[in-house]
Amino acid sequence: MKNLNRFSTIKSKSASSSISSDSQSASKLAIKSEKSNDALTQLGWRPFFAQQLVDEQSRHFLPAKVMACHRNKFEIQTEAGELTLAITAKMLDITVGDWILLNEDNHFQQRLARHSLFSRKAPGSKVQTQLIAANVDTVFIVSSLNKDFNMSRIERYIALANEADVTPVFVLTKADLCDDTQAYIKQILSVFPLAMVEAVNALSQESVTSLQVYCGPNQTVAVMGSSGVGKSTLINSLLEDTAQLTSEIREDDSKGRHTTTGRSLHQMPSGGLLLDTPGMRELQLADCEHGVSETFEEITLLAQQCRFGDCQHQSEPGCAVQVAITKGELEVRRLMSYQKLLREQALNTATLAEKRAKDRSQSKYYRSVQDGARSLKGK
Ligand SMILES: Nc1nc2c(ncn2[C@@H]2O[C@H](COP(=O)(O)OP(=O)(O)OP(=O)(O)O)[C@@H](O)[C@H]2O)c(=O)[nH]1
Ligand SMILES: [Mg+2]
Ligand SMILES: [Zn+2]
Repeated sequence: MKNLNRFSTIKSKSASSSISSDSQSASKLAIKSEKSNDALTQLGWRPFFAQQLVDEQSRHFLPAKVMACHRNKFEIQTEAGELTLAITAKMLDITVGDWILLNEDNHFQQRLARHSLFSRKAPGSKVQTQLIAANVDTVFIVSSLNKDFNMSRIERYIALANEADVTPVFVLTKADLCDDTQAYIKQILSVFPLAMVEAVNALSQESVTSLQVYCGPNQTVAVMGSSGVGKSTLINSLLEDTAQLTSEIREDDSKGRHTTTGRSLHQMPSGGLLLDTPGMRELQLADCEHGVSETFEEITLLAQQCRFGDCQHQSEPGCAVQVAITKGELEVRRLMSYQKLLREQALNTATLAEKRAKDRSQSKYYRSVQDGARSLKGK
């Protein structure tokens, strides 16, 4: 890791704002600080973050982008270079893509608010929310154009993207092996009429140029989809093989399987950042009611017309959802997918809430025991 002298940049910033008698050196400094801003902009820095530096003190802190997340350290990037930061107790809610502020000793000060956040229920039997990535602009939902194509699986990813406030783009791979690409595109558009859909051969750099419009400077793109659909192939083509993907950090999960825990951002030749999210094979939704409702908007609209407010859309009289199914205006598959995701997220949300409440009452109990012991000592 390079640890460049960050103070040269900070000094140049304050020097360029003061009046200098040496106009030549002042203009040099101005150029330097412009370049530094460019470096931050490339990493996704924008007014939304700059506006959070409200007080005098935070304006002197150094913004840093979390580029990679490992088990006990972050790799971060500042306008001056790369650094490694050991994860401390104060940094447990930080994830890849976050912007943080460092003081003059490169110590963590605070995390800036995010414009988007991906999270899920941790895989396996762990009762925990897992942050996947922050400040992503676009997510490529990757599916292959073959018999593995599955709308219900796609809807799960769309719900996650909607909840995270990230724009989804449908990327259909293996177009080179498919005779009727249009049939799949039609299927997507029949459910999501305004969707952005791109069919590609992920093996071909030329074919994936259609995706570059989403990958420009200041943009961060994540890639998600089931195993074997071509995510790694697509990532390699988008990176034009210029960056070697970092080796994944693996650890055993409770089921004895291998789960990837490393996540990292890679700079694309087109200027944007690409998020590599291995270990996304098990995607359980939690705290995702809004995302699910948005994904199945036509059903939530129909449900408002059902006779009963708590209609389950099964065999209740006056059910507008069932009427739409009978008329052929709504697929039964869509309703089942909606109900499945809604149930799943409700169950996980309740389990997580219960765990949080338990943790809170436990720590309250420990505090009261500690307080009791202290007051006894004082006697
Ligand atoms: N012909 C063709 N083959 C592809 C395409 N995309 C991926 N493949 C092949 O499909 C296989 C799986 O691709 P990967 O990129 O490893 O899939 P992945 O989504 O990363 O899979 P996991 O890492 O298991 O999640 C590989 O053999 C690729 O060469 C494509 O667009 N066209
Ligand atoms: Mg892969
Ligand atoms: Zn109903």
